Amino acid sequence: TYSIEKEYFKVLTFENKKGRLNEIITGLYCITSEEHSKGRSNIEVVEKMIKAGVKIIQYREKKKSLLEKYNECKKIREMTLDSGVTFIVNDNIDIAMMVKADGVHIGQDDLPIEKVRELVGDEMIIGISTHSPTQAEDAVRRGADYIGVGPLYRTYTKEDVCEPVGLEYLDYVVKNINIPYVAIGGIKEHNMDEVLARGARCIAMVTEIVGADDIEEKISKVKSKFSRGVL
Ligand code: 3NM
Repeated sequence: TYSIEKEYFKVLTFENKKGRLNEIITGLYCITSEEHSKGRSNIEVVEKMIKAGVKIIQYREKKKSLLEKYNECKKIREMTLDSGVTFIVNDNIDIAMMVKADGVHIGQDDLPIEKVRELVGDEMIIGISTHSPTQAEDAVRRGADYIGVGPLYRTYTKEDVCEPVGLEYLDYVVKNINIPYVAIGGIKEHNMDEVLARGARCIAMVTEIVGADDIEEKISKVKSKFSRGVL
């Protein structure tokens, strides 16, 4: 249903994300993965994430066609706009642009950040996964808006299984990198205290959330740890 407040809210949430990146890249950063979602669709899972109050959601889907991904992202863009949630698309710069996502998240083997920036413009958030101090410094130099830092622990979610980089890499980033960062890789409710204690303000989780029996209950538990944490 149309309401002027809702339309105004959309304008407010859409504009100036870039000026508020420190606020946006905070707390629980949820990432989809339908194959780990226990029979639930990406859309169902995102619905639960939004209902539970998650503020940033990344669409990550390695198994579907471009058209299927586009259609899901279109739907998720509507859902996230309605609720004021930041929406990031993994890998697919084309889809991110077409659905007017807030951002795109790329990996080390994707197109150079400068080229992605040329395509998406200054308004869109660009995040990049990094696994070493050299990659972190490089991402900053090339104009990334935030970096992923991981995998901190063993993870079976990524196809190309990467050895954990260790918490020392997070320590390096906390100390030396002055753009927002999100800790990732094997982070769960039971080990997130350690990550928060080392100074991370934003933590990404895939399987811990999408694979939970009760997604909303899990999010609520994880969120309460943030507020009791080091912040
Ligand atoms: N990127 P889970 S680790 C998508 O280190 C992804 O860049 C990583 O999944 C990186 O929370 C990872 O289930 C998978 O361990 C994280």
